[in-house]
Formats: sequence, C-alpha cells, structure tokens
Amino acid sequence: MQITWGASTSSYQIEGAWNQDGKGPSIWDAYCREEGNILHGDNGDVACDHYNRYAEDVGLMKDIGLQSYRFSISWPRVIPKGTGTINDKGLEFYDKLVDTLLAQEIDPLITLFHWDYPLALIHRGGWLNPDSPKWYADYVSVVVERLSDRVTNWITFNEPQVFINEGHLNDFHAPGLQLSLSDTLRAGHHVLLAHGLGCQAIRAHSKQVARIGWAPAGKTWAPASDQPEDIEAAHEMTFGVPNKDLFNDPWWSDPVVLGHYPEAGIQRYGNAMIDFNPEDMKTICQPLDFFAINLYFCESMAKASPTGPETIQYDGNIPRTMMDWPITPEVLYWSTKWNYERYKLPMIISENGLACMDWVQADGAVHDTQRIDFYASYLKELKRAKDEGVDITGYYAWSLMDNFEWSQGYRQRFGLIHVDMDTGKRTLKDSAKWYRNLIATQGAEL
Ligand code: IFM
Repeated sequence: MQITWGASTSSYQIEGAWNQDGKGPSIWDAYCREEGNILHGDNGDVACDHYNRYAEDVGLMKDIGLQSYRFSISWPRVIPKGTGTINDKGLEFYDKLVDTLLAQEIDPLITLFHWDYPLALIHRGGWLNPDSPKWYADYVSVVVERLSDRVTNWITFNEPQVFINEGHLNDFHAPGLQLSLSDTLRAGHHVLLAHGLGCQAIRAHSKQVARIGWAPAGKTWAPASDQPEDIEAAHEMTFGVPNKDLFNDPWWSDPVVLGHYPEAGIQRYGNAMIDFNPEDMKTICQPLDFFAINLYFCESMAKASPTGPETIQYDGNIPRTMMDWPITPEVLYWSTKWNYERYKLPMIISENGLACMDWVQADGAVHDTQRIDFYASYLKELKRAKDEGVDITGYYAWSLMDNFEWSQGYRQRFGLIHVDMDTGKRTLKDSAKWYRNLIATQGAEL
C-alpha cells in the first residue's frame, strides 16, 4: 500500500522541561496543579523528557523505520506570554529536532496547536477574545519563518472539538471552563478564524511551497448492517449535530472546507447561535492540501427507522481498549470514505491507536499482542477504503511512545515505545517491531 507511514506525539504529552530555557507556562501546567483534575495528581512537568532526549527518540524512530513524524510545537515555549517577546531557545529546540529528523530522512509533519495554550493569554480572555485569531496567526508566522526552509507539511489545529468542548464547556480539560453554549460557540468561531488566518500566515511566510491541513477528531457512526438504508442512517448521524455541544464533525469541518456552518447545527443550537460577520467565512475557508483526521472508534451503530436514524449502543460483548473505547476497525473505512466524499481532499490518518495494559516483562520485552492485532485489523479497513479509491496519503500511529494522557495522567499507555516514567528508559514494544516490518513491506501482509 503506497502511503507515508508515521507516528504522532504532542508537545505537552512528551516534552517535559516545563520551565526550562525560558518556556512560559501553558494552561495545562496550571490545570494539572489544581487538585482533583488529573488522575494520581500527575502532570507533564517531566513527561518523557523528550526536550532533553529528542536525539535518542529520533534514533528509535529511525530504528522503527518511520518515514514521517508528526509532532506539535509548544506555543508558550516559543512565545512565553503568547504574544510579544520570542524565546529563541525554544525555537532552537525545534530547529535541532527538525535537523535531526531530516538527517535520518524522517519527514516532519508539524501540528501548530495541540492544546498547550499560553497561560498568559487565558488571562486576556483566551479564545473568547476577538484578537485571539490574530495572536495565533502571529505565533504561526514566527514558527513558519524559522522552520519552513526545511518543513513543508503543516497542521493548523488538533481536535478543536476536544479542547473547545471539553475545556470550555465541560471542565474536563484545561483551561477548565464551563462557559454557556453561546460563549463556547463564540470561542469556537475564533478558533476557526485562527485556522483561516493561520493558513494565510503559513503561505505568506513559507520559504517553500507549503502543504496545509487540519486534524479534527472523527466522530463516526457505523451502519448496523450493510443495507443501504442503514448505511444512509449512519452517514446522517456522522454528519449531523445530534447534541447541544460542540463535539461533532460538521460544525468544524464544513466551515473550514465548504465555507459555511451546517444548517443542522444552526437549528440544534437555536437561541445560543452566535451572530458573526458573513465575511468571516471567507477567512475561515482557505484552500487546503489535505484533510487529516484522528480516528479511534465508532461512536455507536445506526440503523434506519420510520422516524429517522436510530442509535444502537455497543453492548458488553464488544472488545474494548483500556480507555474503554470499543474496538471497531471499520471506523477507518467509513470515516475516510465519507470524509473524502464530502470534502474531496486527500486524507491522512493523523492518529490511530489504543491504550493497552503494557509492562516490561521478565524477558525485558513488552509483548503487546493486542496492539498488533488492533493495528492489523484497523489497517485492513484502511486498505479497503484505499482499494475503493479513497485518496489516503498518510497514516500516523498514536503514539510514538507512552506519554501523558491528559486527565488520565500516565495510567494509559498508547505508545509503540514503552517509557518507564520514573527512569525515562525506552523499550521498543513488540508492536514497534511489527510496525517496522509493515513499513518495510509497505503493508504487504494486510
Ligand atoms: O492523547 C490523545 C491526543 O492528544 C489527542 N487525540 C486522542 C489521543 C488519545 O486520547
């Protein structure tokens, strides 16, 4: 299967060095310090210490045979207060990381925002501030100015659904707000504007032809059967706005790619819907080169009924990961197929993987057979979509290494590489060796 094979991480989840070399605090630094927010009181102060061990980590990527590595930039490491003074030491770190990757012929794919927002900006209203899209675009300009002589692939935002819905409506993620639905929609609108201005900033500052995408979380319903009406019901649920929250796909990706909010959302949000300048949509809807998506599981199943699509929850019999997420390989088929049909952009799976109960066993290895089985079954579904003509250009396992899993702290291990969080020792899991073979053979076994 001709595809770019990679693995993903994000800055707060692996870098550590939370106050090293002039980095400013992020909202996650603050949120983790509030008692009760994170399991076991964990935080990302040290995490995998990737900031200091990046060379070793790139060596392991090379050992696995990764063709590309997706990582994110920590905004407060680059601009400690979010706007204004630039921290050259922070940029130097990413400079060195990019150079080390390129020396090993690993192509960098940079996510410009994966949730670690500068704390100083929250004190200025955060994403509710109408200037927030411009703050983001200015930060993007600084990064692109510095790295684009070597980097061509950029993702503007990771999972806007999660950091806006869970961080601004539900107090489950940083910054821990519980805004009204209307204010959350306003914050979301500013993120969309930031995406648009960010795209413009990349194109204006890039020293090479840039390739730009964004990476929403995919929320997908699986058809309850292969009957056309059930497939239609699942499609309708996937591109609907079933709840009065912002955890759905079309609210985010329709404006970005199609240039308008979905009617279903405007109806659903009713009186909470915000007013905005119609010209904003021209800024939000910028030409994109690819559509990245993070896929883990199907939400539930859907079947047709006389009153519209009916949801069928997965029962206790379905296999589940440590996160309690159902194992549903078909998500890679339906989601890529439907998003490709709707948005007509080449697709990248920017995250896919699972948390298992892994430990270093008596023989010194990590025998994560469940992860191998998971990846093999999911990738077969990816191949099915690709064989049917879906233009899938990249696949990134989540994650390169065990890391800080947000409110779950270090309890959930998603890595191809085991990390002992006390010593920092890295051990390739069996799945990493399996992935190495898969990459070397371009997925011949699938
Ligand atoms: O760890 C997260 C990542 O930061 C965003 N996508 C989902 C992953 C697993 O929960």
